[in-house]
Amino acid sequence: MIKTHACHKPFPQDFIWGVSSGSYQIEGAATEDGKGDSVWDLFCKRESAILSGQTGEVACDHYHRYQEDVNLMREFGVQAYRFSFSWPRVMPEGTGRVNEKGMDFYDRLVDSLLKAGIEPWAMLFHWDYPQELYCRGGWLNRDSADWFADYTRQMVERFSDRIQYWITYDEPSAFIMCGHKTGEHAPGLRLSLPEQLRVNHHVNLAHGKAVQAIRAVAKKKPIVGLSSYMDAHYPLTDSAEDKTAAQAMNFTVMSREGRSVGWWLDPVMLGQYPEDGLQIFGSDMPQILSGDMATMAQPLDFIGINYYSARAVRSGEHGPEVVAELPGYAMTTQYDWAIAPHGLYTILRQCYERYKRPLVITENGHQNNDHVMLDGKVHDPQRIDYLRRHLLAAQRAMDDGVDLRGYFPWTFTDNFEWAFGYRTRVGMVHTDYQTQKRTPKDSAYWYRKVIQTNGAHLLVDDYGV
Ligand code: IFM
Repeated sequence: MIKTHACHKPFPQDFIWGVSSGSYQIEGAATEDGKGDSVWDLFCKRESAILSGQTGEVACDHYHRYQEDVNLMREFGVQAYRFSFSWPRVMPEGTGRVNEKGMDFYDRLVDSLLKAGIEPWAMLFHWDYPQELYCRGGWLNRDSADWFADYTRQMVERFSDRIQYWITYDEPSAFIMCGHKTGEHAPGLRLSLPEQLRVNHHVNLAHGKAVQAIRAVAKKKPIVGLSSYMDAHYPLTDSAEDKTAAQAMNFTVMSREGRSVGWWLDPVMLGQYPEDGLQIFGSDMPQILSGDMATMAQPLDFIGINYYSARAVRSGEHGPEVVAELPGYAMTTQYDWAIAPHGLYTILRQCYERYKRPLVITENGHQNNDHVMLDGKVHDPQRIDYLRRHLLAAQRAMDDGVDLRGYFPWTFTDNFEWAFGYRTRVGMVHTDYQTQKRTPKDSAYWYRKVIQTNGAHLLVDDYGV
């Protein structure tokens, strides 16, 4: 039995219990109602790009079934929903012309969320980049920052009478490194280091310009943040040396191949690229024009932490050492990601100390191979345990003074998990992709109790029926 820290302070009364999703992963309707292509629509057609040649063409058919999904969220007590707009659905060419039918879909979704008492948290970009803009150079083109800001302005003008929470993008580390370095994700590029860094710079600028646009045109006072993936490390022991080593791994660029949490966040939070990264990348860095750093570092209301896993680090003879190999018996998810709640605790503390902004966990979830069992239910005790351990770790960070405002597990319905297709299931609601039947898993019932008790249920050993 794990130590549940019964002495935890309760979650604050206004703590937000949400769920999160991404447009391409659930919507489907890839060619419907005037939607333009995204880079993912084309990437999925490449041979061997996606496991079993699957695509997001239909996904969870959320475009048509959003009302059923919202009803389920309400039934399970969800208070807030982080979803993303599909940029090519609302602006098929990425700039200029607006597709009214696409906008209408989000009108319906937002209205239905509000009617259900669920606060919409709108993300502007979750990787489904308009193909037309990719053909104009995509993120390699410095104009991409203005394209993103223009699109943002359109969305904020249209929806900010009802939406207050805005998130610019999801995990630049993922869409830059997997999409533009290793080629495992759309648009499938393997760029040189200088090009990767140029893409990175433009994405940072795009974020800053989008925040300016949100603040300039929002009707309701906006609450603005971003969602960043935590490639996190935690100290192997409680020794001061190991703690320093973990801190160094999290915030130092160690090689030309790697990055760090600090590399992604410092420019947009502190207005500077970390010195260690600048040293390592040297003349491969793009030209930084006067004003760029100030543009990207717009004050934010919160940082969204996307956390899944972490590696242990110890202090070694020549500096921090990652404890590389997981013993065969270590706890892992189906992606073979180590289950490491202490990593969440560590990164929440370190990010809060470094950036001094409120934090929200905007993703955290467990990949598994769940199925509907003979009793007609989906029993997923591993997921419950994963979520429970991470929430307890988050609560511990709050006890230590971290200003954590909310928790949005990834994800509500099982969905299209990018290169893994539909094989891996991360939702609290099972999706039958043949019939589109939704079956809430035990974890959904468990999460409802957590929400209803504002976290007190975390202290109960309840792994479902
Ligand atoms: O599915 C992704 C999501 O789109 C971004 N964060 C990680 C998830 C992995 O399950």
